[in-house]
Amino acid sequence: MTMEKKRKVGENMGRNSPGKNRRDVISLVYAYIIYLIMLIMLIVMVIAKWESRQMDKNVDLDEGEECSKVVRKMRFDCHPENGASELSCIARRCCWDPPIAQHNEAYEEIQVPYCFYPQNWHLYQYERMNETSGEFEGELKNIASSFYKKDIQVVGMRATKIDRNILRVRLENRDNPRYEPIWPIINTYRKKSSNNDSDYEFHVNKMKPGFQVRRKWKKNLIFDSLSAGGFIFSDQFLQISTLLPSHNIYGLGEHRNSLKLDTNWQIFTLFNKDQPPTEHANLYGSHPFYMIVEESGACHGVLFLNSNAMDIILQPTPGLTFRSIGGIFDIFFFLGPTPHDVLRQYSSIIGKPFMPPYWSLGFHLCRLGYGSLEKTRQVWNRTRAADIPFDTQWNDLDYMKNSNDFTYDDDKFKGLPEFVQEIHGVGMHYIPLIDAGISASEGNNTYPPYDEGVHQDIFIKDFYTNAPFIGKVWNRVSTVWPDFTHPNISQYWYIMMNNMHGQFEYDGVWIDMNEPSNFYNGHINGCIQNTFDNPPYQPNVVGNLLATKTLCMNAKHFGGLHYNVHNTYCMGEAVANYRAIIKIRRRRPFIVSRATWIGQGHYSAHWTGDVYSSWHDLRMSIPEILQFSLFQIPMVGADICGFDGNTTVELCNRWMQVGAFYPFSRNHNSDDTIEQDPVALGDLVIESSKKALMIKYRLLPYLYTLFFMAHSSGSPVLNPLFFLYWEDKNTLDIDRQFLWGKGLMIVPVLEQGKTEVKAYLPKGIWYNYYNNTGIISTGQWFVLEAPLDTIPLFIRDGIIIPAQAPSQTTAQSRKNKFELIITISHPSNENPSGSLFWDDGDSIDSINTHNYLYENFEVIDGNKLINTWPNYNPNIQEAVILGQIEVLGLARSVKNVTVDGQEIDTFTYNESTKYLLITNLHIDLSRKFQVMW
Ligand code: MIG
Repeated sequence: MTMEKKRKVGENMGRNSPGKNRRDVISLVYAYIIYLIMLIMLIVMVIAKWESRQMDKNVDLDEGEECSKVVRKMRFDCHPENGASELSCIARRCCWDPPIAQHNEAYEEIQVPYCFYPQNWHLYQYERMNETSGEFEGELKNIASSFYKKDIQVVGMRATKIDRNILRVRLENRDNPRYEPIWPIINTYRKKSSNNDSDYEFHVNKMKPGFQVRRKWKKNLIFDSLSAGGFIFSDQFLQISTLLPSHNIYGLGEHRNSLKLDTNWQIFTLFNKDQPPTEHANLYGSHPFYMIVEESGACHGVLFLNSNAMDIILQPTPGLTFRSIGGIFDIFFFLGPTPHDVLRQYSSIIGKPFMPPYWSLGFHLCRLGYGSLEKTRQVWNRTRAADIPFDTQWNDLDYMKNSNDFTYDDDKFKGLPEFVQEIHGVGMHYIPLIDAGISASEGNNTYPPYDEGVHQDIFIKDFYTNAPFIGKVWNRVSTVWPDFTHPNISQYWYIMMNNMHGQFEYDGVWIDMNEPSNFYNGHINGCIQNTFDNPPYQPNVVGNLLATKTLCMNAKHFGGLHYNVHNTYCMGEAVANYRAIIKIRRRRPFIVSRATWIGQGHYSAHWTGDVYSSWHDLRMSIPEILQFSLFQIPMVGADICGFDGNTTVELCNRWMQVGAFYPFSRNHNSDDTIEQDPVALGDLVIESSKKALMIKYRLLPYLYTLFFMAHSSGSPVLNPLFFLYWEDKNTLDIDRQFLWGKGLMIVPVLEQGKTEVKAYLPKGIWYNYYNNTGIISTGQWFVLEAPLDTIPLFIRDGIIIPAQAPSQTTAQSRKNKFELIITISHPSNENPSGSLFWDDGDSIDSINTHNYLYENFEVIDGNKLINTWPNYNPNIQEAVILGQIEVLGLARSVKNVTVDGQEIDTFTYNESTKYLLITNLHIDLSRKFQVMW
């Protein structure tokens, strides 16, 4: 066979070149090939040279000099793809300076670039520019091609003042509109009144593209892309780099890392992914927003509103690069100057967090694989029997019939509707899981969610066939996905959710797998090669392909290709659920979503996904949660005691303690692990859970008031220390402790075998929650005792915290009398103050219809407590009665106490602990009152 073939080849060749032997022919062919290769190389080099000449003409580039001027940390990567060579680098008109040693560590992972932009490198030139009273409008023409093809020829650049401290800068395609995300719904109100006044200056330079934003105060640079390589704006590659005013940068989630980000050549990839929290990986959500504490002490925030997969690179310059593969540049600057100012300004653009129902602030219990109603009921019962505060029972997907949405297993979960009624009967709530995908193989007319979806044409479509895009998740055979950009989706989703509510009256919705996640990489056999699944540049996503564990990038939504829409999929689902729940329950929606997008806090809460039952994961849960304070998703928690892997008594003990102070406190567990509800783990965990959760329940009026403030102004619920004490540089790195509002400091134990914990207490007095004694700090570290059953807690000086005696459910605790915890400020130049928001805790419109109580409390002259603006709508039937007041840190001995002038005798004062306790009060908080001591 082989011989024959060879002979045939030989014969053919022989025929073409008569008179020569076989070997001659072969070497001739080789020579010819080599010649061709050399010719091609020559052509490439000539083109490269020609292109760089073109560039020279425009910018007068002296290559050697322009390159040597760029010091190492000023290098911005000109060749982010693998396989840079001198040839490919020079073809981009960039500087080439490869590492000397082959295995130089500094060049591993993301490296100091050795193909980098020379000074003055740019692809655009101004055609026109217009500056009018602090705003800017201009046009830039493409003058040289980027490596990435299809450069946008005419770029429109516009800087618009939205408010005196909010600036928006857009770069778009002048000739054709490009994709822009439909969420969040951006609030572009413009304050007409505020004339020319603004806190910033916007600068451009006629000679180079790009721009600078400066804070007027001290002229500090906030953003400077002029000194960092201009920008690239091609069809599938958008890049802009900037110098940063400091290394103190936070945000850019969802990621697992220290709260303050590392600027030493780090890459942060944003592309929603079903990826258990791990360092250096893109996780479930995307939030291209960061906050910086400048060296001057002022703070600012930046939003890069772009929904395509992207890499954000931090380098020690300090500098940052946004590198996306679609859309436009739409950048918002929030000038602060305090961290809370930045967050409030951010919320005014992307939307403020939803107001959670009161019950959702209580304790939640869940696991995958209870496997039956009986088991669910057993855990529900034993938790209540142990007197652990507890509000909401959950079921994971095992409650479903064949893992299909909107069904329940009437065998293993027979009696679920009655069980839910029973839960309601004791004032508790029930939440089931809903997966994003819908089963596509249930047979004709047996599964309405599929049939209706096909009928209404609301599933995401395959690019080639226009039929629903098919993958597989939990359903037995195959899965399709609702298109949440479709105009009919709200109605479809409402009908499905309503049918389910007709079966069992769930109270909230847990939306999972909404990155969206898929067990296949695209279809069962992948994705057909196309420019969206195989873009010229692929961000550094986990997995080989963008489609890894999700849909093909060319799948079609009503609102655009999956390539563009992917990161916002979860937002659409949250919106559809939010609307559906309002219609179905006529109560405040409570939706918990795994994937998140910019502004999603307006509709949903978030949990941090599949964390592992390990001390490391416990410890990392703090920065994971705190980053969502930046993203305006305050209702957040991690799976208490860990999801995957077996927990231990000690780990779960410490996790229940800190988990009680997550805003969203849910113990949740995987199906192949030991039981970890508190009772399953024995006395220590039961006692600790009770102790910590009783404190949470006691302080819920405070937490609820903080949520009202977040909902109405965008101020955070959880504060990392630097949000309040950013001028104290010690706080900038702290992410093992946090505060509720500014009043309660939580110092969890996050390490095995420890009964002590180090804590930083900012300058001032901090009162130990458990014994009322004050610690004076000059801004220093302390080693605190933390016995196994105790989580250290401190109350800040000069504050008034509203509380309420705890009970086993919030339905009960809401009926108890209120309490005030007051810390008398030292030095006494500031009056202690606080506030209370109160309503029925569950109605949709209590805030709009003013069916609530809101008031401020203040202590004047160190001995007179008053309330101001009690604003109470008498439609509320619940009494709001103050029963107890505690005053901590009160040095002056107390002889008598009066309420509205009437002397009372139900008080004690302890001189050694400086503690006053007034009990048996019956003060109506809806009216003005005065208490003196
Ligand atoms: O493929 O519903 O993060 O909380 O228990 C895993 C089963 C699907 C992932 C969620 C987890 C949930 C699990 N889900």
